[in-house]
Amino acid sequence: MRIALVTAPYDTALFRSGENLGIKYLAAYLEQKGMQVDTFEPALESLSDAELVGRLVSEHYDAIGFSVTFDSACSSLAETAHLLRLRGCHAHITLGGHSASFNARDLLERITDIDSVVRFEGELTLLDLLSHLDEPEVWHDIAGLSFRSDGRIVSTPDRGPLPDLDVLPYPKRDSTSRHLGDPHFMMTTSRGCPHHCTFCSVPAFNSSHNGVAWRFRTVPNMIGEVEYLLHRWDAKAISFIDDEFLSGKTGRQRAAEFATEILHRDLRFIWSVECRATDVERDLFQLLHRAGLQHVFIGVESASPEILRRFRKGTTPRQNYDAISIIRNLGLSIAIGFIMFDPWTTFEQLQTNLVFLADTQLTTYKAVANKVSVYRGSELEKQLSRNGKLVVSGFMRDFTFEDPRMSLAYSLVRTHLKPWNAVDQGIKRLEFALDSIDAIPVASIADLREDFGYCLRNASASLTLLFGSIIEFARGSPYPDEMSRRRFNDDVEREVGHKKQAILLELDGLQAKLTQKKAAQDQRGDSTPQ
Ligand code: B12
Ligand code: SF4
Repeated sequence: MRIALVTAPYDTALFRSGENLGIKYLAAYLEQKGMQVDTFEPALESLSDAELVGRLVSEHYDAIGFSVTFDSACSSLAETAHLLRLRGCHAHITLGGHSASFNARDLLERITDIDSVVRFEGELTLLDLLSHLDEPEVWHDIAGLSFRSDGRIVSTPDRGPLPDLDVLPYPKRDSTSRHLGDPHFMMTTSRGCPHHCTFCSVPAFNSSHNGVAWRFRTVPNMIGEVEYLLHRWDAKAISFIDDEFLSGKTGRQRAAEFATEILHRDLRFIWSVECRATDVERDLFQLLHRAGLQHVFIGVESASPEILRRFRKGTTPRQNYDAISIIRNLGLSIAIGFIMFDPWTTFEQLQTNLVFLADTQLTTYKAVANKVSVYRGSELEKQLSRNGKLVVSGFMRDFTFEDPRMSLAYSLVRTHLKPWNAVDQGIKRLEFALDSIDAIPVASIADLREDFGYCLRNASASLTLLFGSIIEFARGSPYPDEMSRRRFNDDVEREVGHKKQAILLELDGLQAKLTQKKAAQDQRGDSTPQ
């Protein structure tokens, strides 16, 4: 049996793209069971819709599975599936992934060209389906599947979780795995999260697994994949994309064992993790840092205690401050998840957030312009639906603000500060380049690090002022007259352009110095730490 697993095309102009480990896990699993699987990542392979369809049609697959991870990919999927059918494709078309799981019924109702949807964790259900592709009567007994039968949509009961993640083969890697810039890979070592943040759909995705909230791979199994990536793929950096890498005491213990094993085996690579503020302990992170941890992403979300409570985040502003300072003091780089706007945000809360971002020097476009997304399956979706604030458009969900002035604030922030994205990106690139040098030391870069720190603080302070002026304008003028609005727009636009240009120039200068240092080092052929 020949199968194609495809990441459903999505708009990469709006978001950064990345390898889809979902289909890579499924491919490895099905191949272990004797099937032949090709994977397609249109965004990473620069495949247009027409090229993708052409390749899928000409290969005459028995089944094609689309991975629909994001709600934003649902609508474009209809076109791709229709194009396939128009070109005479008779393969069984199935869907799976985060968004497909929550939208199974809607997808089957609206896209008649697809045949089934595999809900939630995919390995066992997909194998069952493919093993009985020509026996639709058996589909009723396959747990976790949705399909059409006699003009109705049938959803069989959810399937229980895979109790032991170590039984899965490592994801099937290919050239698209190196998308993050040469040898930088993604890896995942657990599934699920035991927390219940209202805006997140991860808990609901996993609640279907009989209440097993966080399942994790053992340290030997993790080390096995790390060694495979280092030796077979020459990996130099690995991003661990687990929703919660450290989950509770067990997770922290596992992380410590993992780091100890890395040190014991002398495995050289830099890595990053995603976690919560409450996971950050100085001793543990010191150990992880010694083992190569270089970057930490923390889901901070807000600096307002009321908002953190509303989100059921289970953290306090103090814990967020402490976690950031521990990470910074260890010399690790940091990124935060931050939600500036939610349906009930007040101007006082925006101010509290702004003070926090300014204090921690973490004001970025992503932080100040982020409005909470409403995901299917999240508690937030239910709350909005209950109080009439949910706005549904196709497969996407949105909300109306309680305070109408907040709509103005949000739209001004998006319009005027969007160009600042270029600064965020420039900073990220340089930060990664500097972090990589730490692991593969090529030169002394203390002076560059210092200049970079200055540049970062300058960028954060400039954006803080710009954001502050926008929210003040929106707060004071529920209905600003055309004239004052135009004047304000012109002033902010000029100011943003000016400050952005100055920081980009600084970043370019630092990048050039770094390149020079690297070249000089390469010439000497010396790779010992200085
Ligand atoms: C890594 C990751 C990314 C990566 C790579 C994404 C990718 N191509 O898969 C990057 C960094 C690019 C990314 C970007 C974004 N992401 Co993201 N990301 C994740 C994350 C943390 C892990 C995904 C993963 O690899 N999991 C591990 C694999 C093994 O699990 P899996 O993907 O669920 O796959 C299993 C099943 O779903 C199923 N399955 C999957 N595909 C298929 C296909 C078939 C045919 C079948 C049968 C089964 C099946 O079987 C797999 C094995 O069991 C998830 C959170 C999560 N836990 O899923 C968020 C998540 C998917 N991201 C999310 C979002 C919103 C985004 C962004 C929009 C964020 C942003 N604001 O910038 C962007 C942009 C996306 C876009 N372009 O539109 C949301 C999606 C929610 C939604 N309903 O839309 C999630 C769920 C996080 C969340 N809270 O709620 N993301
Ligand atoms: S936001 Fe993070 S901590 Fe909260 S439920 Fe989602 S994955 Fe868990």
